[in-house]
Amino acid sequence: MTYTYIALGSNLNNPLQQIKKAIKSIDQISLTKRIKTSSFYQTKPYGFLNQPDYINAVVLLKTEINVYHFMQKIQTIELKQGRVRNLSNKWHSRIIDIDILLFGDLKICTSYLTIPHYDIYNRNFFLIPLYEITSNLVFPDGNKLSEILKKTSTNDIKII
Ligand code: PH2
Ligand code: MG
Ligand code: MG
Repeated sequence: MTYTYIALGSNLNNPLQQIKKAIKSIDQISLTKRIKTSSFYQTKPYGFLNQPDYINAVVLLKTEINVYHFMQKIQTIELKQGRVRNLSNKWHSRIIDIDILLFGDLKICTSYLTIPHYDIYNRNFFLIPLYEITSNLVFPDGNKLSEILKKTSTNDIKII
């Protein structure tokens, strides 16, 4: 059994509805149970700035399935919701993005999958909802979320 933190993001086609729909689909994943859900946050685009604001959230799940199987499940949910995936739109608007932030204390770095999320320490829309759910979280490298947050901007993010 593994605890996993999943981030959701959307900035197209009624983002709040997209996030809620994705959470409903996540609730249907076999051998998986949702334990906690953060607030929904409105956030300014990060990376490529010329795109609409995002809605972001984080959920904590408990799952019996392995990380590769889990990854397939969330990719299927993204595709079913109309996500178009190609290399040139990595930073651009999306209907739904579901990212694994943490999967137990697993560390993997392959071309297919990087866990913890490669940019987790730089994105306040990951760190702030994570803190809301688990304020005493410790990352697999031993860093404390509360310490990382001291260096994190709280600008451009608000609970809706
Ligand atoms: N996701 C990105 C790029 N930029 N900005 C915000 N505010 N929220 C996101 O979820 C996001 C982003 C690529 O995954
Ligand atoms: Mg992403
Ligand atoms: Mg993604």
